[in-house]
Amino acid sequence: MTRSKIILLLFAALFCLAATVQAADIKIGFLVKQPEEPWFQLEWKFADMAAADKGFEVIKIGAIDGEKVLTAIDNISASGAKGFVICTPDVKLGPAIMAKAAANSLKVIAVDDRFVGADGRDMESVHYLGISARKIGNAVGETLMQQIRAKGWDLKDVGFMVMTFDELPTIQDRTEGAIEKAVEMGFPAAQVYKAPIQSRMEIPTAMDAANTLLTRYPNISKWIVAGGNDSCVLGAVRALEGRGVKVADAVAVGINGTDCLPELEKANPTSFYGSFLLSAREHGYLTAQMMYEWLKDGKEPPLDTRTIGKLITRDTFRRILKDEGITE
Ligand code: FCA
Repeated sequence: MTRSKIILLLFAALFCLAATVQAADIKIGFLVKQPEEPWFQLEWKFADMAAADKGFEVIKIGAIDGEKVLTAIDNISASGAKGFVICTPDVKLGPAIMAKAAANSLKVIAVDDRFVGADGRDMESVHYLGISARKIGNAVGETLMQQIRAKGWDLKDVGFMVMTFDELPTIQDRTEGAIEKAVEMGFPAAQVYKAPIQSRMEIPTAMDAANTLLTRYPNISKWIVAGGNDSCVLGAVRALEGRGVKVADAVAVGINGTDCLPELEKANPTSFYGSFLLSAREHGYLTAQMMYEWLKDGKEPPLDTRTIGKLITRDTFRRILKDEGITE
């Protein structure tokens, strides 16, 4: 080998090394509003998988209120990150988050919950990946109606309890979608009862909301239940049990599919029939990868990406979760 060839090879090797170091140097933040929810833990898990595959670092921060979000943005910037993915604890923080990000020259991708501007409208200029909320809500409504038919219930005996949280547009779209489809399929609109959840969407807060509603309608003997996510629906199921409603007299369908696994694993069925499993892989892996490629190669992600859901029930959840890489 000639001397010049050796020098050329050495340069090539050095270039490769520099490129690797540069890639590993990329850090991104991943902030979530409810770090205790299995859904968000899975998003983090898949973001870490993207980081391991591509060679970057994810700084994971549970940011449960506005103050924590703004401090976290300063901290991730100080640690050398140049962008972050966030599921905000409050969509109205959108403008403040974007201002803070701009002050720190950070890129932003909103995941799950889309920012809302001062004018009350979606901030469409902020890159977003979320679920096709209305369609998934429609599928919940359809599943509930199919269950009513399968059970041969008389519609006049049935109440539709909808666990709402209208502060969050993606949740409002889900619950409105469920109502819309059920009514379209013949469910009487006058028998739809909304149970608004106060503060955060968690099992206890949902249970309180459901109990308030059940106190108002003690004579309804059969219930179908929809809600913004698994926790909302599980709270309603616990409230129905507390009121002595038999398992066979209620059907509930959740959304997320990740926060209801202990429920589906119970030896005896409850009235929680199933859930629409969302793609934690896309929400975690894809958003992290999008941010990485944006920072590394300047490849801007699409402004609006939507994901779908898939029904899981006691009979199917083990196989589907395994196929999706959620369980081993
Ligand atoms: C919202 C909900 C989560 C999950 C996510 C996709 O952030 O709070 O439980 O459903 O959308």
